[in-house]
Amino acid sequence: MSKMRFRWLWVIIALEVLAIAGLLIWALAFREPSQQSKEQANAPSQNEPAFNAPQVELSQIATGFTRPTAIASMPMASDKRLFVVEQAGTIRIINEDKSVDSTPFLDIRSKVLSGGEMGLLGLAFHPKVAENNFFYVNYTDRSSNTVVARYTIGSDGRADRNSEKVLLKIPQPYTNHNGGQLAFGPDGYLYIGLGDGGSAGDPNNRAQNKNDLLGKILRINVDEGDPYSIAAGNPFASGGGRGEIWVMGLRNPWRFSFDRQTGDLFIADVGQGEIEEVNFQASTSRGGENYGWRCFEGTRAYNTDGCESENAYVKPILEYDHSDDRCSITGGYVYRGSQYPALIGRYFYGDYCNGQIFYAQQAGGNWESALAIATTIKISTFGENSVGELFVADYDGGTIYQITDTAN
Ligand SMILES: [Ca+2]
Repeated sequence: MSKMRFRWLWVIIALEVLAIAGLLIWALAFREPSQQSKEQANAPSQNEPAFNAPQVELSQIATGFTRPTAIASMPMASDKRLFVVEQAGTIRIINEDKSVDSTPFLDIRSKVLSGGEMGLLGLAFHPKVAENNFFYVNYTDRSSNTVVARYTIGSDGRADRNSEKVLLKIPQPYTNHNGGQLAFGPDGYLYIGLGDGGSAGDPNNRAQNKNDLLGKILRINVDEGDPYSIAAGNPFASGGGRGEIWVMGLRNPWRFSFDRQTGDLFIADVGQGEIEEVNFQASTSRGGENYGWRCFEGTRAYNTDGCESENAYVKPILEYDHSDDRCSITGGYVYRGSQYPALIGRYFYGDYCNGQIFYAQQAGGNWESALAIATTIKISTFGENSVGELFVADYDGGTIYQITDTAN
């Protein structure tokens, strides 16, 4: 074929393409919208489903527990059991059908000093528990130390009570502010919440002391070292303070949690006498944040003796005062379940004393919080099951409830 015929072929193809494009533009610009597309225009977009305002209610799951302090679950989505920690030193299982096993999963009452803010306070399963059978507890021992220990699940599916391996034993100068939360982060490291040691006003200024583990959240690697190693990249991993420290300046971070979707960290810090607060750490953080206590209680100066300028401290995203008989914040979780779509993305937390449960959302860069439900329970802890449904414990009534939304 000659070059000339090739050129003509290309010209014809180009003209046809132009004609088709022109027809399409005309059709899109001048056609009457069809009935279907009119309906689509009026309907809410699929990315922003319209829900009724949530009607948050508590639905009883199981009762008969004695002073529940924590609720934990397995990392495997297929295992929807709840593990309820009782302060005196037992862990009991609620099965998916809501039945409660009569035999405890763990019983270490003989090791635990319980009462006030002491006792068995925290539980976290290893992310690979299905392979290694490891889980971790935080308790007050008979000499008032905080102990973080590993246990192994035996062949009968219950904890082997003789398998204890102590990771940390931290003397507590006073009986209160023991922290207690344990959680594995998205990085696979174990995070450990420790209060400032107690009394009032942090008399030994421990939360601001980089060489003291109290008043901090620690981050350790339980998969290397004996009994653990410092997590790579910790702020003082190569000096300047204790290598275990992840963040500091906390009074009593009784409950903290990771958003299971984003990896963001929410730290609820119990206040001294006036202000309860929630601190936020984005998943991109490299640690080292100083959340201010005892220089600041919430956003208010508390005792600035020896403190740096105000901008050295990270302010909370949320705070509330002690009106309406509020007294002590119990941090919860960002809802990431599937049963209640109108609750997705909301951070739940509550007050131990007056039973109010709040939920918070980020709106236009600010955090906005609202009352979700006013209850009469003593909110000691929230918990998630393995697929992100939320639960809450009544410390006095010994009951575990699921958080539900009856409006959607
Ligand atoms: Ca603070």
